[in-house]
Formats: sequence, structure tokens, C-alpha cells
Amino acid sequence: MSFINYSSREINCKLVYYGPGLCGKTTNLQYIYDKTRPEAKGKMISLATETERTLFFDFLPLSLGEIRGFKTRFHLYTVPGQVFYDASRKLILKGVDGVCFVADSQAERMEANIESLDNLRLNLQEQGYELDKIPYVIQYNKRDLPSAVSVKELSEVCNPTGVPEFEGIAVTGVGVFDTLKALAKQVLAELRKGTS
Ligand SMILES: Nc1nc2c(ncn2[C@@H]2O[C@H](COP(=O)(O)OP(=O)(O)O)[C@@H](O)[C@H]2O)c(=O)[nH]1
Ligand SMILES: [Mg+2]
Repeated sequence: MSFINYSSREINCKLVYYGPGLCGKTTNLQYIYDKTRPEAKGKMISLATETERTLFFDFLPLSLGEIRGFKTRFHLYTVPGQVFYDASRKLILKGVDGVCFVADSQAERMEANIESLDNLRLNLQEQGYELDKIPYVIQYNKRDLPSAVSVKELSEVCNPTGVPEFEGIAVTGVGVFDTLKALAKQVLAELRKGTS
């Protein structure tokens, strides 16, 4: 869970963007990176293959304000979506403080969304976490595509517990910061609970 560095007065939190391959996780991080002023961000590190798909993870450190005199530094990660990278996904979930599930709105990706959500639940459980008990938001990405199914339908399938959900078009940035802010807010609320 979150790591507090008393000497530098920093709280470090880990946010993980999870979801099926090509749903837009890297695009979310890239947009956040592009729109964040240089002083507030570290280097974005992407470990990608030649075909530009995430091989291991993307990583983006980000400062998001202060809490009780401590700087909050968020470490954003994406996981590789392809089925065979499960070991990497498990590793990246270690010490997670909050999860954003990015669903692909396209009808033909519904099965992949469900599979990825099941995989998320399972991998969290293996680390001793429960999805229903940690900060968690959902983004329905690719709302611009013609085969996008309705948000109502996506919500019924992907969000039975009614966590905060957002529509996204990550390529143009729609919904990207709304999603991030909602997740960060939940993580900070958890932290405040812990420190009071
Ligand atoms: N039309 C459309 N394409 C998107 C959107 N978000 C991402 N993409 C595209 O989908 C592909 C996969 O995105 P990427 O971020 O690499 O997916 P990842 O595997 O989840 O990291 C890329 O070609 C993106 O440009 C979106 O909202 N709309
Ligand atoms: Mg990626």
C-alpha cells in the first residue's frame, strides 16, 4: 500500500490502469503525461514491443497536491492486456492503492472486457486484496466508435456494484482527467482514514 517518506514529506501511491489489450490504457497515460506541466511529472517509461503494445508496463509519476503538508506522488501504471502476460499483471498489482478498469466500448470487445475483469478480481485476490474494498473506478473508453454499446449495457455488465464510472475517448482526452481525479480522490480519502 501507500509508502510515506517522512524525510522528503511525500506520500507515494500506486494507481494501476487495468483492462483488455488495446482498450486504451497507454493512451490514457500518454494524454495525462502530455497535459501535465513538467514540474509535476517524472519521465514516462514505456516498455513496449516493436508493435507498440505494452510489453511489461507503462509508468508515470505524477504530483497531485498536498495532504497535511505531505506531497502526494502518484505512480501510474498500465498492465499488458494480452492473455499471456498474466505474470506481469500480477507483479504490477503488488502494493496497489487504486485501480482504474478501462473497458473497451466496442461490442466485439465485450467478452474481452469480462475476461479482463475476472482476471483483475482473481489477481487481486491472490495478492490479498478485494476489488470491492479498494479505491476503484471504471472508464468506458472508445465512445467515438460506431460499434460502441450503450453505457447502460456496459454498466450492467462491468459495474454491478455501481462504482464511479466515466465515458472516455482517450485519443482526444475526453474523460481522462475525470477518471483519474475520481480515483485519486478515493485513494486520498483512504489515506486520510488511515492517518487520522
Ligand atoms: N477511436 C479510438 N481509438 C482509441 C481510443 N483510445 C485508444 N485508441 C486507440 O486504440 C489503440 C490501442 O490503444 P492503447 O492505448 O495502446 O491500448 P492499451 O493496450 O490498452 O495500452 C491505439 O491505436 C489507440 O490510438 C479511443 O477513445 N477512440
Ligand atoms: Mg498499453
